[in-house]
Amino acid sequence: MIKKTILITGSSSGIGWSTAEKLATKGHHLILCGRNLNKLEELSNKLNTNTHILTFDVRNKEDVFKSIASIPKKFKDIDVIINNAGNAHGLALVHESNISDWEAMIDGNVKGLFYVTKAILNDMVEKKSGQIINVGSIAGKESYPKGNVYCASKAAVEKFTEGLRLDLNPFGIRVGAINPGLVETNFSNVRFKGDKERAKKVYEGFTPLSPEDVADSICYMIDAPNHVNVADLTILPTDQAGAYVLNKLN
Ligand code: 8X3
Repeated sequence: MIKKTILITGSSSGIGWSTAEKLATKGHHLILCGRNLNKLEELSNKLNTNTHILTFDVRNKEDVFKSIASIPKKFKDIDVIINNAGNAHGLALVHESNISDWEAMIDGNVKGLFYVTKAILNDMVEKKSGQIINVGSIAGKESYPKGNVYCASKAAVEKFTEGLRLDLNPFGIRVGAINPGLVETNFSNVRFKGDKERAKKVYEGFTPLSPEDVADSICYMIDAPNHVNVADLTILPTDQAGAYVLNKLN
């Protein structure tokens, strides 16, 4: 198997962490990006492959470009970007929701993803190869009540993915999105600002996806032969039929 250099944002927890673990077992070299240096070091120490740690917040444009420019030569030739960083902040009717929550989601899920992509893209265009995998959500295809700005941010990811695919098509760069349904991670804990009880309830009464389930699908997108671009992969728990249609016991 060809060893690739793969950059993962949001790798200090959840889907990003699991994806790093799985890719490491295949011997890929990893650039682990996130805000929490301790967690990134903990992950890096676990992995039996070459890793480089980059600590930055995707919302900080200067930091994104500076951090990516600082990547040492050994890791510079990036084959795959996994744009995974992103969060939900709040779940409220649009007129009752908080503008600072909106900004956090637009800045991170949308603008941050754009910045990271832009900071790496020229090199991929120049060498006429590469792959970009954007972590979207079923919420980008279908809004759910009180999800308003979060869903809009994931719809932006879907449209940006399409745009990238169109623009990068002449350069042989594969572009795709993975759109998970409910995945049990720290996601709801962040959304509900540390209210663990409320967060736990989101995943009760059915079997949600695990971060490992999503990581497996990301590996599938990467492992597909070079002439195959998995452009759009929606992955739901079997108990989930749509963004807010759930076969739940309670
Ligand atoms: C819900 C998807 O992204 O809100 O079906 O967890 S997400």
